[in-house]
Amino acid sequence: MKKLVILVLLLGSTLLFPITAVAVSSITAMTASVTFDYTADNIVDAWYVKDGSTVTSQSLGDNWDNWKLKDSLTISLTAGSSYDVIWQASDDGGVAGFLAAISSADPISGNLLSSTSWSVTTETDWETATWVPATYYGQNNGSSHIWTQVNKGPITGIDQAADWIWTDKNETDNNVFIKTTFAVNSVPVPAAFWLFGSGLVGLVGFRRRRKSS
Ligand SMILES: [Ca+2]
Ligand SMILES: [Ca+2]
Repeated sequence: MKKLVILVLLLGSTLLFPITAVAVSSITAMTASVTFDYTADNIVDAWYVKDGSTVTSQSLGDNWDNWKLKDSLTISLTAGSSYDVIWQASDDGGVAGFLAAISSADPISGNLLSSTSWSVTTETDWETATWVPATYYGQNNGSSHIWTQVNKGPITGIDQAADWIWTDKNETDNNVFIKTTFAVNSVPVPAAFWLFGSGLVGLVGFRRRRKSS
């Protein structure tokens, strides 16, 4: 009987407080988990995420010096903000290349796969550098370039449609920075959550009134 009363109260208070639900349904989640999958031929030396004027240095994974294996890091970023991500990469012989994908279960937008829409520079200070468009050297799932041939297939765990990129001189430019910009968009919270929440608020209010009477 008690359970039934609570259920009725919950449903009833939800109906009694529809304005609460409407008012808060546009509130959005504050953070999103964004995953970065990347590798460089040959070495990822460092990488950074920049939010406005705040730069955070990200940790390197175990495969920073192995171009055949990706590294992956998931970090929590603030919804509603735009971010630059900057990798520092170097070559230790032959051709150089860089491959990356940015992904999230939450809505993000931008140039999320490495491509000629990304920027590169050979200047030593990326914060003051002049950036130029990256040069394309083949898609991760392409068959005619050196990486797929030597690796006997695409790099595992990085989007097949990501492009190998570098400067326009990938046999002689051995130290580069690579950059792209993306946005973490607002994440709508399901309206049902707020309906339930407003129901609880109504229930608490009812119980308080009962106690005081
Ligand atoms: Ca690697
Ligand atoms: Ca190389």
